[in-house]
Amino acid sequence: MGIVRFVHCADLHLDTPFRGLSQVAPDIAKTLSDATFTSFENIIDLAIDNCVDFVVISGDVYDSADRSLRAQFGFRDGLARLSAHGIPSFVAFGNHDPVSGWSHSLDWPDLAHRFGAKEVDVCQARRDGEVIASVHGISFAKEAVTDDLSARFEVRQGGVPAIAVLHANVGTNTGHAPYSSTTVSRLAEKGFDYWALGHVHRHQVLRAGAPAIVYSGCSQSRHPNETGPKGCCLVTLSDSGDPDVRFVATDVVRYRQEHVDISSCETIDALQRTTTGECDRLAEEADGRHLILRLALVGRTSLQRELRHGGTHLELQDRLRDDLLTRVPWIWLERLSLETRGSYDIQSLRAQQDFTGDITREYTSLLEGDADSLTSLKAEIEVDLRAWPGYRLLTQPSDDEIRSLAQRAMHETLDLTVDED
Ligand SMILES: [Mn+2]
Repeated sequence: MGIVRFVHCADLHLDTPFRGLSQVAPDIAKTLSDATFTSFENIIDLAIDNCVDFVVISGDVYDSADRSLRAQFGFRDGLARLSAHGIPSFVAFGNHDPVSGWSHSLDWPDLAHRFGAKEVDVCQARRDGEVIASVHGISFAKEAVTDDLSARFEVRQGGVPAIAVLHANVGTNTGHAPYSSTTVSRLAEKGFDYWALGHVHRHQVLRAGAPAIVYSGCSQSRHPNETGPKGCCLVTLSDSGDPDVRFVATDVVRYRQEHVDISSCETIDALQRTTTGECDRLAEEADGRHLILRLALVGRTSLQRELRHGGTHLELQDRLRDDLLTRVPWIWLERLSLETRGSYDIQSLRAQQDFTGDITREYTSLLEGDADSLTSLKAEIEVDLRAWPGYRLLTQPSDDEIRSLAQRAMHETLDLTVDED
């Protein structure tokens, strides 16, 4: 075979509503509402700039089976740009956009092929009239496809690379709905050169070669749990070795969830400097993209009581949020959570002859492995739990689990009782 080069993308989720954001500042609402479209345009630009032979799209083009007109225009216009540059596109639909969903009556470009749901279509990709690859694909007929659609794929023509385009859950525990479930070994024995998969939103190379089995991941994160870079794959197939699969980030807004250790901060101002410093570092890593951050403050801190006082922590969140929003590109501090602990001198608390001293002695003797206090604590927990109707369904916690809960309880209690002044 000669060299064949194509773009593989999936899970564009055009016109997604961006769930999971508790509040969104008006300034960023428009960027968010355009983000899936802009990322798709970035993919089209990448394909055109690299003069690829074709583009494959492996399902969940649309976020909803009721395709919005805006989403359909955006998608059609992108494929039309490819077509105008002589680049064919091959599109399969997935569980979010099965062919049974609502569609508007648009004119689709000649070079855009949309796979049907009845059988695996086999298309020929050409360059200068010569067939350079066969591209096979099938779409979901309805949302919940429980058959293994990969079983229907077969290579019918030798001599050119064969590419399979499919929306499917490969393997177990992918964190995604078990639609069109299959396995790497079943895909591997089918004789294809490359499986272009959609469905799992994290980019993953499940197998590097003979065949390559790849999830491109989604092109733009759409909620805080989809963290890190998102984009598409630029793939080159050649005679020499495994396919070259290059991930290219095309996202516009990136999500991160990070911890900030504030144990060295002695004032609220220092805390603010440390936190914004960390945000600026994350912004640099995002390489010119907007950022949506969930930050958790961690570490032992002398500011614990202050942070727990009244609405301090939420006021701090608002202050940081307003400051970060002025950055270009903007940073949206979506959530600032408090996972800090007080910085206590446990030995001196133990020596105190008061309520705090009693509590500290109780907890520390348990944590230091006093078998009697562990046994009596377990007996007390047992009495309470037995009164609960779900008792017989419980798995008994291990001694280590009880100690770890006790440690947490000790710190939460001390946060409430110790006066650090
Ligand atoms: Mn998806």
